[in-house]
Amino acid sequence: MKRRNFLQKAALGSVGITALGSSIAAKASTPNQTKDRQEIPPLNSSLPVVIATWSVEDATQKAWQSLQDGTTALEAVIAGCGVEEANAKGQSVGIGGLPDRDGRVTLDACVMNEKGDYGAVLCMQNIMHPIAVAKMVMEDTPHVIMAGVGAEEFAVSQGFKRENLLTEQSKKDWEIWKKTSRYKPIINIENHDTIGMLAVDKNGTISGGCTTSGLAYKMAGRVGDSAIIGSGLFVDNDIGAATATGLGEEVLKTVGSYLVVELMRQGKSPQEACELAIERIIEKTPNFEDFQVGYIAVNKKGETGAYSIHEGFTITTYQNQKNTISNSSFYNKK
Ligand code: SD4
Repeated sequence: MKRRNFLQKAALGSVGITALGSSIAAKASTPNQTKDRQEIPPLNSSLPVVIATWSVEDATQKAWQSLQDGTTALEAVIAGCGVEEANAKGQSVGIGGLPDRDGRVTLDACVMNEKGDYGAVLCMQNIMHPIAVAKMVMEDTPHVIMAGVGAEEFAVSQGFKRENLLTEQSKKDWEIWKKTSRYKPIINIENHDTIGMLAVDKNGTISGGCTTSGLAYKMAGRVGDSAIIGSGLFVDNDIGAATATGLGEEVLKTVGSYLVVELMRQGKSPQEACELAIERIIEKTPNFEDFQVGYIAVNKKGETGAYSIHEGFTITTYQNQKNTISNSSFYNKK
């Protein structure tokens, strides 16, 4: 199933969840029928582990292989996310990303390592691998965020090639969209496929990355959560890590990934923490029916969790030598 079609009424199921105190948990524990996908193994605590938003087996495979080859968790994440950034068919990351409403493909990405170091690029054009540039911002500049033309020039100075990221298909889709130009600052449920990836190596060292072209047909200059520390991504090597996909505005307002990690710090499992962070959005946002947000999380032991507002969020987990696509459980059972 294509990621972009994730809210189609396919027979997606819910994750098995152990008893939780929240009302969300009560809803989430009603099992749905799952035909062709496995459910997330509830508390699998084996290391190493790579977990990513959406059905991105090639990306998690690459990250896993990278860990097997002895790279750091951060390098594994960059290699894994790079697979999707280079995939011209994926329309929300790297080359092929859907443009803003003026036809420009603008990319946001960030990384965090086990030391709590962070680097990000915002609204950068013409560079296929923003996640790798984000790492360089982190390691090779005195700054943590670079944006726009400055980020692009920095990337070129580091040896990245400028290239046109607007593929024929994405251009065609944009031209069709232009006929109506209906722009709503809420996420169209089919508009998100941001790749957030978390890796924990065999020693429990944690890193993460998040890369996106953001909302399709967004206003020029719009930046979402994906590259913002604490929102689209947060890593605390003592605790765990979380990353987000969905309507960035809502993730930003609740500082979602930081919230998930802080909940794990307070003793919640990754699954409970993702559920409570989604609950926070639902409590604060009466129109939650109109948009999607999904979180994934991992803790230092390699236990994972995932939760979204609506049906259709998938995650890929490479653990115990196996690459598995699963359905996230979700709040809105309707
Ligand atoms: C954003 N969170 O820019 C991103 C969108 C997304 O898949 O998740 N796209 O708001």
